[in-house]
Amino acid sequence: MEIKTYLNEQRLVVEGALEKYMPAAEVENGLFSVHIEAMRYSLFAGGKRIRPILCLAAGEAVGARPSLETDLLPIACALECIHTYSLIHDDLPAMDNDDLRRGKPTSHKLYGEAGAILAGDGLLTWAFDLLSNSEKSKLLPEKRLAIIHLIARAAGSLGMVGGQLLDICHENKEFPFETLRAIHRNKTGALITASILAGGIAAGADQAQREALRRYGEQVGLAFQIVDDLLNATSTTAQLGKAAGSDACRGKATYPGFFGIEATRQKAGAAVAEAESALNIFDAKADPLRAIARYILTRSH
Ligand code: GRG
Repeated sequence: MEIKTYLNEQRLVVEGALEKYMPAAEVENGLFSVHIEAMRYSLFAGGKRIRPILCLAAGEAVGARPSLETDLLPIACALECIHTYSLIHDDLPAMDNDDLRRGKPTSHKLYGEAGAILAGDGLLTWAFDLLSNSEKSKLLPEKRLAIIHLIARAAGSLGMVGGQLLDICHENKEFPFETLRAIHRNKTGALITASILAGGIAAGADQAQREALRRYGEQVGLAFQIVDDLLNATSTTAQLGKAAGSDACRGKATYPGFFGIEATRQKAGAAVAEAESALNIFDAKADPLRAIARYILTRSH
């Protein structure tokens, strides 16, 4: 399997499902149309869809059948809604104050700050609407609840939100490497790990499989963030579609800041190797997960 083909095919599957599950602009006779347009603007701005694809691939590793795949899709889409909300809010003037994301103006540049805040709020809330909607998927209530709890925990104060706050509070400050690990683990790693575990749980993973997927998720999340740090330090704005070199400008501590570029590359490679070894209990159905881990090392944006 060629990983780029796989990622492309899965991205289209996710995008088709997002089209299907997002509210239509004409809800309430079009009264909310600008708000829905703002949500859709960021949701369809060209993201890689890594979190939903990881969710689907984890389901595949556990042996999801085609009928179950349709139950995985609302979860995959909910994860992308949460991720997109986090990017919209991260770009706001009160946070990173970025004008460009994925090569396009950020949400607040087009819809104003209130419009962008509400687009993010709408996406976050829509994610839980999707996850809890028993008309969209046929998951057993117990599984559904476990997945909702897992994702809520990962996205909230003890996960991504907490990590974002830690990150902001430590700008322009010196701190130990352990703090950087905590920032990354929460800001980036928590939602990635939850995406993988949610796919596994939906597909019926047993305890050993869940533990293996959790270990894989933690290492893939770490590799993803290390590569993000590397790209921020070494790429151009045109290559990234967002401000390059912004970490250094904002006084953010990063892996290259602690270890230099070469040692950082090695650490990303080591995390990917760890991620692959966590999958030893799975057969060839986990090959997409293995290939995604390796792909993360080579991504260019
Ligand atoms: C505002 C609660 C809140 C959280 C923001 C996601 C985030 C937390 C901040 C964005 C800044 C950043 C570099 C986060 C690390 C995670 C990361 C690499 C996000 C970008 O994810 P990709 O590469 O983005 O999957 P695409 O554009 O492909 O969707």
